[in-house]
Amino acid sequence: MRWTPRLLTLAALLTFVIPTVSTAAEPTGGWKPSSELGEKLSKRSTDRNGGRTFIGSEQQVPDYTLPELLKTEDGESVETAKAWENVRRPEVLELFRKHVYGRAPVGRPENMTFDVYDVDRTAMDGTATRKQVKITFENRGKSLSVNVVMFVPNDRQGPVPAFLLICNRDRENIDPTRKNKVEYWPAEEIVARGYAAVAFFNGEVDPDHFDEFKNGIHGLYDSEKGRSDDSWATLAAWAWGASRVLDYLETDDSIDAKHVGVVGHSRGGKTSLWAGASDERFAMVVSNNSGCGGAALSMRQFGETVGQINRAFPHWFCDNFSKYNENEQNLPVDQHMLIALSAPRLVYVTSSDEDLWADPYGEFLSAKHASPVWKLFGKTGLGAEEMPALNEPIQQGSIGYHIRSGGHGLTLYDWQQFMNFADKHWKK
Ligand code: GTR
Repeated sequence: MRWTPRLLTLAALLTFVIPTVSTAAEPTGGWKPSSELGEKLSKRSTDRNGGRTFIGSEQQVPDYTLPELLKTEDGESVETAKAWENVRRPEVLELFRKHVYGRAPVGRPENMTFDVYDVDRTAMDGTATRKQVKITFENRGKSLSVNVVMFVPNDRQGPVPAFLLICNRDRENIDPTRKNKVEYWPAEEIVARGYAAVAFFNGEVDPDHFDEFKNGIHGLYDSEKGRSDDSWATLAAWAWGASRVLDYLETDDSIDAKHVGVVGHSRGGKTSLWAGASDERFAMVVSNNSGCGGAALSMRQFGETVGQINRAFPHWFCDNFSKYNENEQNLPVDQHMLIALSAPRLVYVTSSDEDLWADPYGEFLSAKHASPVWKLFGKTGLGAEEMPALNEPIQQGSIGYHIRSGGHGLTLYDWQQFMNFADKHWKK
């Protein structure tokens, strides 16, 4: 066939308009999952998976058609950044509110106070200033406080960019005394690289168990008329908490609040993606090993599924999300659209080699399929078509990605990549 100009235009049009349909195929490029681990995964107990076995190999992944990222509900193609921002982005955000994470109270609450109750300029052998801030919310005669721990480099000219960690592990992981130092929050390394290390414990915003939304922040702000199918659940509450910490950071003149990256691991990584989607003040969004309900495509059903996660963690997502248990193909969104909501800002997604439960290839594909939105802004999203090799980060575009050796976890290696990525984009 000869490629006449008319044929070329037609081909270009088709690639723009045709939805992303996928059929099972091994990841091409570098990393491939271990078949042994995949087999183990497919033998995992199925009691919360709607009677299905888990998918642990590409051959078992069903064909699926991703919802269209760049087509409005009226069927119009989205071809400009303006059309994305004014029409499509609000539509996609609304779909995630309604069907996945639920609706949180909008904006800064009234009756929120910041109490900086600890300032130590001699922390970390004099290299950092430690601050602790108590954020207190009051509503309907109830109150709730969230503690923020932060270390700001002393060697700085002016305000510094910051990484804000949503800590979903025990509080000692963000130890203000630094007796307990862990890779999960390498505050010393973060400070040495010129960034402020900021963290809060998610459980102070909302408890990580099903309590019928009686306690935590829901107890203060849920409608007295009762909850509905799209009321905010716990991931949305944690994301809302991250935004309130950012409210404080905006008032702290040692922090460059225009350059704050929100970081989360696993359930925290699902939360950081939603925080970045719902609050455009976050300049960078880092989602580490976030899997189902985070960066991984739900429609692949690889590893943890929508039904499984809703049954195991009934408080994470809004009630509407359970309509998609064993019914992923009818989801009006998939997770590439969640990543796209952070465009044209910086996003970093990670996977780890042994964490097949979180579907590394599905996390990569989300980042890849989100990329066309960055293109509308004249930017490169992921800038890669194929899965990279192990420990070979992709960082040339506005979406960074790596797959690290080892299992589920947030490690020093991961943090080093986030900081390399930030250096590249923020210290130009
Ligand atoms: C797993 C869960 C994941 C992930 C993880 C975590 O058990 O299935 O969705 O969120 O926990 O947060 O550690």
